[in-house]
Amino acid sequence: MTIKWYPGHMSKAHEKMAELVRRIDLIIEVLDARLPLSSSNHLLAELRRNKPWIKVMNKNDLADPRVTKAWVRHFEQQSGIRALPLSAKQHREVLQLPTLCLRLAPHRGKPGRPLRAMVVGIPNVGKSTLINTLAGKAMARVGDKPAITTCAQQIDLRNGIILSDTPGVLWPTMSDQGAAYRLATTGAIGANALDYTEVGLFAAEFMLLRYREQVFTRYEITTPPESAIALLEQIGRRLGCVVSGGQIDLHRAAEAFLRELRAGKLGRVSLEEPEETAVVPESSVTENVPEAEPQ
Ligand SMILES: Nc1nc2c(ncn2[C@@H]2O[C@H](COP(=O)(O)OP(=O)(O)O)[C@@H](O)[C@H]2O)c(=O)[nH]1
Ligand SMILES: [Mg+2]
Repeated sequence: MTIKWYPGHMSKAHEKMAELVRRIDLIIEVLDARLPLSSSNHLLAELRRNKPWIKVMNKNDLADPRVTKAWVRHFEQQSGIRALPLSAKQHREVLQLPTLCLRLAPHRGKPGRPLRAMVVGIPNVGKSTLINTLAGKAMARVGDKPAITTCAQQIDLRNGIILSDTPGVLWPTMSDQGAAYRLATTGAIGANALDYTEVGLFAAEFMLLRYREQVFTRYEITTPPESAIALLEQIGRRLGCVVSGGQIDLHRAAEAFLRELRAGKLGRVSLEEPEETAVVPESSVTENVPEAEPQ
């Protein structure tokens, strides 16, 4: 499978972002909690200029809590980096973000010295959703009192924090084919860039390896299939993706399966783990991971 990507205008965007980073106090990077590595862009580390960096692990409602904890621990080993798993649609969870911002830049967030933050991330990770949840009330109030927002490029959250109003869009790094398939599994890469059947087979294989019970339960599978294709056929039969003659329409089966997986119908699933925990058997990981609750 060739995943088409259009990096033509990327360098321009990165230049602009480097410029923006200079003027802000803190970076809010939005990641997909199900694939915190593949949904990031390594360039951000270069653009960062030592600014405090919050990795918002969004869509945490869809990610495996055990794996998310391992990622938080992994990220927070790096200096100046904090990881915050949340669901951007949940106002209460999002409220943790301004608190963390103010803690990371204690010299800011005071009258006359606002904390300036920028939201960045790859397409579809939930940047707009997060900004809307953060700004919802503030935006409404800005409408009542236009003088509050002095610059059209910014959103005054009215808690000492000013956000740049357009999120910085980065492209995923896609260091290998695996990363591309994982991005495609979550739908981060658009449908025109991929072959559904191949992505469906990749996801089926992954689920067989890592979340066997969840997939068997969802599709009431009692005879374990011997291959990803056999699993996708069984799923296709369950979901009624059958063509005349009783054959399974694998393309439709893959589409339906991916739709269910993305919607969380197979339970909470993470597609990648930090390296050091990925090689450890599951049982010992659960015992060894300390409670690293988000702030
Ligand atoms: N399940 C879930 N879906 C989310 C969450 N945040 C955003 N989404 C969905 O992800 C999709 C992309 O969100 P959007 O804010 O447009 O992403 P952006 O491209 O980064 O601005 C939309 O369908 C959102 O409803 C979340 O925390 N959980
Ligand atoms: Mg957006």
